[in-house]
Amino acid sequence: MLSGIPLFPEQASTLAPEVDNLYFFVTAVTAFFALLVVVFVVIFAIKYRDPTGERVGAPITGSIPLELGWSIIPFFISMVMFGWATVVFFNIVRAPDQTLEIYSTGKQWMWRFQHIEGQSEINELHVPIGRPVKVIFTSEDVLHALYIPVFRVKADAIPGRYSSIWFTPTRVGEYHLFCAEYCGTKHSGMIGRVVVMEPNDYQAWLSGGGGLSMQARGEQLFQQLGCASCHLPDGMGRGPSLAGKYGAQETLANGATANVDDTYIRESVLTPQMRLVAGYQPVMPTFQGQVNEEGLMSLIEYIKSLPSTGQRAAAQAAAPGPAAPGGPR
Ligand code: HEC
Ligand SMILES: [Cu+2]
Repeated sequence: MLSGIPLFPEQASTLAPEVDNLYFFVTAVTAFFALLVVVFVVIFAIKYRDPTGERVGAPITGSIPLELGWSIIPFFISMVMFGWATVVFFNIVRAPDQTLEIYSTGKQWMWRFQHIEGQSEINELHVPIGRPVKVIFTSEDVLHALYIPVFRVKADAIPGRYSSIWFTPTRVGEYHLFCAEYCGTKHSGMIGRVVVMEPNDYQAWLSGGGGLSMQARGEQLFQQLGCASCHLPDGMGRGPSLAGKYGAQETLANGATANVDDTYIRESVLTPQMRLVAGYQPVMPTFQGQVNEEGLMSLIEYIKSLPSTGQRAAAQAAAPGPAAPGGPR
């Protein structure tokens, strides 16, 4: 539909038509009223022109119906825009439950993408068609923004925080990927490409080299950094058991609660004293400087993979067979 208009990037995700339709609606409404005003200005200028300069206009005393009309009609039109935009906004920010997760870090001046299975790539992102993909990312230095125009997604990469974008590619091909936040002298060169592949090609690409999976690398770090010595799976160590913690609610020493998500785990490792878990001593050392962004992401991926003993038993009961992969060993 848009291929004839070079102003618009292709639509290559399920979100793209949603964003464009809203955009066209808002543009059409604004253009309609702008034209209406211009047309009447011209018509009245001609109709009521006064070459003598002596006519005096009738005094205007106001009209309740008119005032109500031009307040209420625009109100409803803007509520339609608001409601519609809210739906689109939620679709953009809320990823579906089952996504293919890919981690990424931005730094001056490149994007690095890390697939869970182990493959990593720089300024290139390979994704399968027809499957929701979630890219979770942060920045190692300054603000960046990950922007993929054909998918109509963009989000800031903020040092010390995780952002994410999600999309379901609908078209095989190669597309641009940009940094959309001025980040230094070579910002304009911080570009790359997204390669959307057929699922089989994607699987083949994934298995071509890559090394350890993020989970395995996270487990290695968990041992090397000594996390394992305090965080025993049975909870008998100096720190709480992390099994099944991901996604749970934690009660903190100050009485507040916190969701155990990516950011929470990241902060637990870098600034453990900031949010103490209720019932534990503040003995966890900071690992600032000992683990980089990718290491943190691997640790998170490992902790995510630890099912609680209860969940594990339930999973085994539901599907008899080998133990759930990635369980506490
Ligand atoms: C010296 C023992 C010790 C070591 C080593 C240690 N921790 Fe901890 N950890 C604790 C204690 C005690 C707590 C609870 C108090 C707190 O929040 O700091 C904790 C809390 C946590 C939490 C929050 C858990 C929850 O239930 O909310 C996470 C996540 C965590 N640690 C991860 C790690 C990781 C990853 C490492 C290794 C990089 C690590 N810890 C190393 C002792 C340790
Ligand atoms: Cu930039």
